[in-house]
Amino acid sequence: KTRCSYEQKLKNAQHSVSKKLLETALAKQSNLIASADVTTTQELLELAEKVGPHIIALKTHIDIISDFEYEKTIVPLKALAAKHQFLLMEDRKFADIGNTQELQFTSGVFKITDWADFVTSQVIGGFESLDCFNNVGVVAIIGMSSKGTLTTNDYREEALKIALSHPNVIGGVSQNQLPDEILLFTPGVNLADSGDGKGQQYNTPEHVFKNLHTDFIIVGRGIYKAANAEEAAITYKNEGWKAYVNSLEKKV
Ligand code: UP6
Repeated sequence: KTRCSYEQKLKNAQHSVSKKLLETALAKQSNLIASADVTTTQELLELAEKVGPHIIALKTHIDIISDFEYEKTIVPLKALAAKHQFLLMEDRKFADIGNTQELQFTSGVFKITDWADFVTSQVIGGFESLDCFNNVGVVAIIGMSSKGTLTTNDYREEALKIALSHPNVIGGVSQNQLPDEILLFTPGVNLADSGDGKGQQYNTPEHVFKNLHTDFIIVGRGIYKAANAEEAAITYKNEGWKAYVNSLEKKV
């Protein structure tokens, strides 16, 4: 089966965040999401400034920032997102009952609801646990990239049913193909390494576009640990786009 193009997905997109992501991908000729797994505000903002022009979204784990302050961290980050035209993806991986997720999403120091364009969430809490995310897009965790993950075939099948039926869900994180109706986000992408010695398992951009028909690649250490983060982002952007174009032609 041939993969679905970004143009086709855009035509069928229902959610404003899906549309924005696909429009940005086409405009920038990029399917790259940089994972900013850095621990200070300065590193986060410097990385966003460098890689911003080349990515469609910056993925954060905002709770690893040691000196987080809404005014000093989020306000400038939002300005960089507007300047370089990328979205903010908070990789919170919510995993609780709806009421608790709602509190984690809206309260505390991070106030994710105020700035994230989309968030990741486990679907282990069931369909209604995702209701609170109705002002953002949700990327459901369907399958994980790490060795020994419990996201077995059966789990993924049930998780996918929730993802496909919930109006807040725009896509899934997975290491397997997903139906054309939702966007596929694939982490565990690295051109140099096959693992990190802590359970992470890596594939190349070529592999994930050809075999998984992924839509967007998520790259962390391949970019922010590189000697030149901007050059690395350009490399992953170009490799990702080339792999996407090739995957349009090849039948799997
Ligand atoms: N991530 C995975 N695998 C998953 C889900 N999420 O690696 O199944 C996230 C990690 C990290 C990023 O939390 O932020 O994607 C991958 O980073 P890396 O490229 O440095 O391994």
